[in-house]
Amino acid sequence: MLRYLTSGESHGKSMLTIIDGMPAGLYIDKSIIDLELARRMLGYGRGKRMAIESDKVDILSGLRNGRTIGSPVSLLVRNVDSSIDKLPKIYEPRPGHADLSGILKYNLSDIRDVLERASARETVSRVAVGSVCKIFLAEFGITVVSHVVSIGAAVSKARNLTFEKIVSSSMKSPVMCADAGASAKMCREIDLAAKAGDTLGGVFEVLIHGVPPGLGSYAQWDRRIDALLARAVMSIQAIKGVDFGIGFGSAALRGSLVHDEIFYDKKKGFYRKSNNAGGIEGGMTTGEDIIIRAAMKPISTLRKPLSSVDIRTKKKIMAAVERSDVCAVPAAAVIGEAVSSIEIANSLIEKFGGDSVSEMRRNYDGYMAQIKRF
Ligand code: EPS
Repeated sequence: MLRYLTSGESHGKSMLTIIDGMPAGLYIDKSIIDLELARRMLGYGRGKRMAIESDKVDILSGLRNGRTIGSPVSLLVRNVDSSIDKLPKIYEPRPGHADLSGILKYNLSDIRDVLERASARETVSRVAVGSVCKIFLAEFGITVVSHVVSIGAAVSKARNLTFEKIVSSSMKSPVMCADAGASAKMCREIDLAAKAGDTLGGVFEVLIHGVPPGLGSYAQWDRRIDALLARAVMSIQAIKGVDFGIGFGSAALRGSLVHDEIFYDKKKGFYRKSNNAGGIEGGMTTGEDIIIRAAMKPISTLRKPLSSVDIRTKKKIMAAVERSDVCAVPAAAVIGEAVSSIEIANSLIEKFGGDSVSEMRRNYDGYMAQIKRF
């Protein structure tokens, strides 16, 4: 089983992560992790913090000559802004943030104690773990990409995209959107929100290609792959909804328009001509691309703040204003890729026995041959 824990405060010394259960024999190229960390920092609408940091990983344990040896892998990313002990106290909870529930729950008197850990800076760790998992998934021909579908009222019209198209066009867009017209509109929306002292959310899509059929299981509720992926994506800061394939859209349609008909070809085996299910049926992968969509709420730190209550005086006051992003949907898409990669990696390890990559490869090849013979 693959497990991991993240630790670190937004302005503490560093973000530290331990991954347990990574199979032995995986070559980990540190530059791939750094590339993913850099992708997380991009996106039109990010705040000044991203100009301060240049996130780079230090692999502290778990490798010999670049290869995993079955022991825990620890990853360290240092914060340049590590001023945590000098930062001023905060008493004005921001609506939408963890501030108020956090101080009540932990019996704290300074909101900074809450926001330091609740901050989306924690996702540095998850992207680091996710990029190790991406390297692992590549061994089995699995690729994970994402693109931004909407920001505020600006919606991408790009449909039925190939993986290559998503990667190439979203790389050119400052908001990781595959529709150039919508991309320009999204940037305008962000400019307008910034000018008004406001923030914006949006929707992103993660696509996973090359997944074998049968990951996850219908046999027990907590083994369903859609449930595992939804939990992982939902746990990203500010995510408010997750669906698969046509998701919520399927509720308004008749079954005949929703379910993906089954075909067989001697060469291809079983296949579908549509993928409304988003690659998952009965809590298991079908072998088609997995399509996950997630909705992100607007960031809760507003330059023009909302009303709040001073936690000392209980009198009305405006919410705290911290340095923050106007929009972080493109970053959330990269984080969505990371957490999805972790879940798929874990399911792969569960199905194919996870002590070494070579053992897994034998089991994987045997299973794929079995499906071919079926
Ligand atoms: C973030 C770091 C933070 C914020 C943002 C994401 O840095 P700072 O608080 O120093 O500006 O930019 O965090 C939040 C949106 C949040 O709600 O805390 C990062 O590294 O992604």
